[in-house]
Amino acid sequence: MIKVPLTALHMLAMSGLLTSLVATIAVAAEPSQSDHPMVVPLAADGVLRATITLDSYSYAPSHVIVEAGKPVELTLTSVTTMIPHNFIIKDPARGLSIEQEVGAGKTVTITFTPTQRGTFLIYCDKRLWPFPSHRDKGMEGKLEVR
Ligand SMILES: [Cu+2]
Repeated sequence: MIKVPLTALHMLAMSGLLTSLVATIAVAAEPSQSDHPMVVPLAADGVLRATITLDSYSYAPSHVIVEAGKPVELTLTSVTTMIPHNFIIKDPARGLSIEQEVGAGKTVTITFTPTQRGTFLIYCDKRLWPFPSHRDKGMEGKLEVR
């Protein structure tokens, strides 16, 4: 009679252990705080300004939140020494078409004004054949327009 609850408890403890182990690995694998959404601050001149760091193979932050109808200025800074990246948002149906090259170690600034609310995918389509694209290696992010 006591065996069943013990087994159940044991399984519960095991699954809890596994869950925390998985959570620990997930946190350790995260290169930075890139998964935390960043609300892009509004500067005194009315422009939403932020810096996004490009590395192999990530954007940090990878999730930025802006407001519809306000100009956005993103400074894209590459911290790689050899590998070029780019910053693409291809959603012409919703008014955003951005394709910006960011050479190794370079910094470029882009400006745009999103007009439609929603979430837009950001990705790098660079690829050294026959290897997977940077996007396939996880170089993705999102622009959330509120
Ligand atoms: Cu890339």
